Amino acid sequence: MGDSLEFSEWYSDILEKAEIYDVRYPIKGCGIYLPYGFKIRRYTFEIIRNLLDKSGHEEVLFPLLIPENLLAKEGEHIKGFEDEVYWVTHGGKTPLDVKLALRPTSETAIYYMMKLWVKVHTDLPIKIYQIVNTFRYETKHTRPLIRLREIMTFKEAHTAHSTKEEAENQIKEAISIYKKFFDTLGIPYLISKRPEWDKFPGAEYTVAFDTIFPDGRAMQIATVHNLGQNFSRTFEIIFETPTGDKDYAYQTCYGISDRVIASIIAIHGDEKGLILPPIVAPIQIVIVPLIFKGQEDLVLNKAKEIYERLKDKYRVYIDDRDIRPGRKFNDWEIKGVPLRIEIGPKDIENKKITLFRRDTMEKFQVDESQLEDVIEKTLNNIMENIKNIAWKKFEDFITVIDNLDTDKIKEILSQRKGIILIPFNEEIYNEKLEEKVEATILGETEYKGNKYIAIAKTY
Ligand code: PR8
Repeated sequence: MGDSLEFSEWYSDILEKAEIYDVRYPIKGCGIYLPYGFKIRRYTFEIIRNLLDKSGHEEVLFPLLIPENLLAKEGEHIKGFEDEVYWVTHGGKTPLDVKLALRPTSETAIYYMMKLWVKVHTDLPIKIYQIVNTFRYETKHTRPLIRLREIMTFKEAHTAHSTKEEAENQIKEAISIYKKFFDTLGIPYLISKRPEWDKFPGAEYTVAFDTIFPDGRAMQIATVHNLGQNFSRTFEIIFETPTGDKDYAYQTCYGISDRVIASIIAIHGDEKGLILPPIVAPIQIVIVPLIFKGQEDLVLNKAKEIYERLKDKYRVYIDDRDIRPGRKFNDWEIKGVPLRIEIGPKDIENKKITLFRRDTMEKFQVDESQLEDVIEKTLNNIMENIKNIAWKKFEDFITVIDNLDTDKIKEILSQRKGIILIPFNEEIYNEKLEEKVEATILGETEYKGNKYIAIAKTY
């Protein structure tokens, strides 16, 4: 999967064969989550939901449509998005008085309402989020789940605070939430502060999480923005301070998307197919009865008995299709089911159970009485193992060089790619650097205690 073309083919193939996402919808940049993919999506976003809920965020739901005058209110913001907005201009045959945008993101919709909700400092902080679809008319090459025109799963959080310090702390909290989220999924990341010329339109600064795909290109998987008082001034989100003065709210926002699903697939998968982190696997354990003529009942009954023992704790499925076991094995390996239980007459006789783990492709036997214990340990071990492998690959993709050697940078980026780190230096840190190295400046980052400029070829 090393080069881009190979990876691209592998990725398209896996979306189809593992029945995750169908790309054949007749609109560019739009596709369909199939049942298996939808379940991966659901379990994945359940993790972020829990993390946000536990840290005092509340889920809300805003309209998809934003009137033109609202969207255009904040100058920088609209400049950043004007080429990407889809417009609704008619209701039936009647032209609308005010054009309506399909939200590319929801700052303007949400901050219009925040003005109505915020009067005094005790109304703050507000910490809300929604998981919705957003629309961006992307002009770069679209890719399934990576660069969508309908971003089907956009988790956006928006906060408002009464002091600058509190907003700063919120940025830290958001970063720590995303760290936990990606750690839970075993997705490695580098955190960097995006350069001025690449920050979110309307933000004071942007902090981003980038991972590296198997073809060596960097992928932005999350962003955290400190909006300062830019939007609150425009939208007049004003509150009375404890001393009776008036001030504008200090705001932050942060988001992730379907790219997280793309990352789970790309980062952990191998040439045989998906390898799913157990926590998001729609089926965590598949039971395959090895049916021999005359012993069907014995094997199937045992399969059901094992299913009953496990079903309250795990997502278990018995594959009793009338096809060869080899084909079943293959199907579940493509679909990345973490653990397989094989049940045959010999094992039943010996009170043994055969287990197979997808990550290492190892088969081993356990005593029937120890099944629950071994399963729990093995699933934990699978998670640890795939996370370690992912971080090892990620680290292998990072090259630290001690000065701005453009030839060397270009050479590395044209061959194995990955992220290159050069010591931070204010003088060279500007937009021209991108032209010099013919790549993207991800931003300033700390790596093993030192400050660097991170450079990469990106998606
Ligand atoms: C915000 N406002 O909007 P952001 N397809 C798939 N994923 C995408 C795409 C796309 N076309 N474009 C962006 N993303 C802020 C924060 C509310 C929430 C993903 O920020 O424009 C990227 O991973 O940076 C990006 O980091 C994230 O959505 C948030 O988008």
